Amino acid sequence: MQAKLNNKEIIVKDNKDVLDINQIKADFPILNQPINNHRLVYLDNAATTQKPKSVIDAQNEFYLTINANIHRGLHTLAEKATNAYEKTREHVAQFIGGVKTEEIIFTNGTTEAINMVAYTWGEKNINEGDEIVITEMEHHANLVPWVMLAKKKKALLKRIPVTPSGYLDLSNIDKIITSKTKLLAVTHMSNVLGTINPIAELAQLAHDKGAIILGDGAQAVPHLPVDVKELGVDFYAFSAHKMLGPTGVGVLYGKKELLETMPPFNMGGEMIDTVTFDNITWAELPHKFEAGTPNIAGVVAFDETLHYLEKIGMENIRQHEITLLDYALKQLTQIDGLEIQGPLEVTNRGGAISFTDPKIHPHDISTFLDSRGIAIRAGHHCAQPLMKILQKVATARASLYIYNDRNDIDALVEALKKMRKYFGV
Ligand code: C6P
Repeated sequence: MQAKLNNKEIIVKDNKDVLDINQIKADFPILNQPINNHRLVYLDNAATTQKPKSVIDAQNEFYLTINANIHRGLHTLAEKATNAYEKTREHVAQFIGGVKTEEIIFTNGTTEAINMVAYTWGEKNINEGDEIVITEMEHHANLVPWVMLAKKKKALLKRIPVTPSGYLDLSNIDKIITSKTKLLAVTHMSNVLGTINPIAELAQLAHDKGAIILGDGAQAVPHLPVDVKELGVDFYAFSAHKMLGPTGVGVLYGKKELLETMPPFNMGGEMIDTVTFDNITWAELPHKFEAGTPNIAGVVAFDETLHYLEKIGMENIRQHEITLLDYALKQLTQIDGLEIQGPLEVTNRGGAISFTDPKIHPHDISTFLDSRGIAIRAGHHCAQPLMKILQKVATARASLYIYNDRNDIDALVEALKKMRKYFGV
């Protein structure tokens, strides 16, 4: 089977895995512990991923040998810390397609990155009567800031609907993205449906109308090769903790010409050039947007995270997930009554698999699976409007990553079958 994804051919290989999962699993010490007397089967990767030992070591090593504040001190450790922090910025710039280093702003996560755009670019550029376009499948991080901004500015918030099979419905897009549209804010991959959205096509549509586009890459960057220049996005946000990295580290990519015109987000140390009691001038990019002391150790360890992912190869990671997703969907769709949300075509989706059972509440599904060592997430997944559209109060969600294999899927499927017997359905 072949399909196009971000202009790259993806081949669905039958049965063969491109990764040596046993070798990968060995890099993740946490996976060795039993949970509730069972082997841990970690399928909550869309919430956060586990960390390889090399990333944990890199963070420890920072505290053991380098720890100092950055961009301030002139002593040896301060210089080493600054260099290590800035090395990660260069690495991130290369990792997402070779952008300028000053276009990479470190934040504490995707949520903060999107809020940064809403509170700076949005405050400056959205006016009464303007239109902001989002989609019905947005995570609250890419929804709440725009709802609030639209209310404050008396702008109109419009949304691209989702089809019953979990795709964006672009049939009326000319009526949704218009000459009044200032911003299109859209998730690259849905954390509920798994859908991979056609960001490059949407970017073209937005730009044709004079609007800009923000991509929420929280679920995409960990799982796909992402090139922001190929996608044509103006802003793009993602989190390190969903891609084997530390918590408390996120990235906002923004085109230099936009970042330069934006006011700062947080005010304080290190984001200024000159300060008097009457007047302040801002630091150069990217420092204008990085007030205060950031998560230095986390950012430094994020460099090792990127090395780890590159060693495996993002194309291979995508290929592995397609193969495993194919295996999982084939089995899950065989279980009586189980309803899978989102596209069933593996080449158009990622490994977040939301499902429901008509007779068993998702929280009970999660609790039952946990008793067998299987970690999934149940709830609204921070996408309440989408849940309403799906007519569900919640879903159970199993989400895959590089250390998952067929044994994990078999364990999930077997436990779900046992669960149905246990609950007498
Ligand atoms: N989704 C999930 O279980 P933060 O928390 O800032 O790192 O990421 C927020 C975020 C933004 N966009 C998307 C598409 C996301 O999936 C998330 C985080 C987790 O689905 C936690 S709610």
